Amino acid sequence: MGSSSSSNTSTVLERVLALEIARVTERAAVAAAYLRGRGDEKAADQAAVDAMRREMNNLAILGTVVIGEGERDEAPMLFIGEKVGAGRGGPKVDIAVDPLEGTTLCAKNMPGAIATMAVAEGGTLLNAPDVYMEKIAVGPGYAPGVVDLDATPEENIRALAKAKGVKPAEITALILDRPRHADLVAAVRKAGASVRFITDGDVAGVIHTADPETTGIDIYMGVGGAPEGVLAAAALACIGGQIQGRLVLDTEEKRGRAAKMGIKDPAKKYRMEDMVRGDCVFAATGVTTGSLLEGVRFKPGTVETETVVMRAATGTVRWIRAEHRQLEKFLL
Ligand code: VTB
Repeated sequence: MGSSSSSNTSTVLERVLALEIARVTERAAVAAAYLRGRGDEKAADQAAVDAMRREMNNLAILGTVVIGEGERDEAPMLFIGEKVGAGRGGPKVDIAVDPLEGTTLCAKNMPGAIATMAVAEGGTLLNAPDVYMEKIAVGPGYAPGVVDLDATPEENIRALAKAKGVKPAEITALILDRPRHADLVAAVRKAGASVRFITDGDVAGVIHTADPETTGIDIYMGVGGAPEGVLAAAALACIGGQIQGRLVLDTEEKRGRAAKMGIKDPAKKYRMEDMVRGDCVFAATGVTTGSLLEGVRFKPGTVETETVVMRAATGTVRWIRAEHRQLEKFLL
């Protein structure tokens, strides 16, 4: 990690963006939080997208969205390929965004919705279409390849338990609660491990593997969004751990979209280092309170946010609790 294509980029990632990026996810989180519990996923997502885009365009970067809200022909804001940032001689960077990760969680005012983004050196993030991705992730401290997307769930649980020095019964796997995971869940349980379900939000889910003593989660498994996979890889690149992903390109149409983004081998297994090939900064702000972050709190005269900012090159993790008093800036 941390090899920089230019010293200019590395200086900016280090010194400026760590704080600036927090401002961007804060704005998106507050905009979405204002619409928590209204049952309107689209409105909350749109508010987060608009706020994130507005704030990002103040950054002195020449950014290209590589993971965004959709593909160019649908022409949403923050589409893949959109140029963002104020430029001003700033560095070329790749941007991955999920302005509201867990739109359903926000619309239902349930735990764990976040606003998240990553900024990386130009040309270093995987350009993935908005399709599903098979994923497997574990936290730091294990030998490379301890688990593998191509091994069976039983083999992975047994290998992880062995490496951790515990029985499979002491391993907990986090899995999105979806009918498509019925076989996976059965196999994990058959291996003796425990399954914890989440309804949404697998970026935070993957991050949970980095601190099993606190979260109780040893491994993340299953099929979720590819954009969320790249964002999760960016986070793990900062805090350590392993993630592998494979795009689910099960139709000609999806393979065509992937090919347009430069994906030559539709069956490629991506390691973390293939998804995030250089230094990056990752940030997430809580929208609704979850086990990773506190949600936005609206108080008389103040708005409070909690954000985590991480950097790959140094492994520094900063927790930023902010009290905002200039409330006009949120344009609520
Ligand atoms: C996951 C999860 C997201 O989508 O990627 C999931 O991280 C996968 O898609 O928060 P399905 O809902 O189609 O199963 C979300 O739940 C929502 O974007």
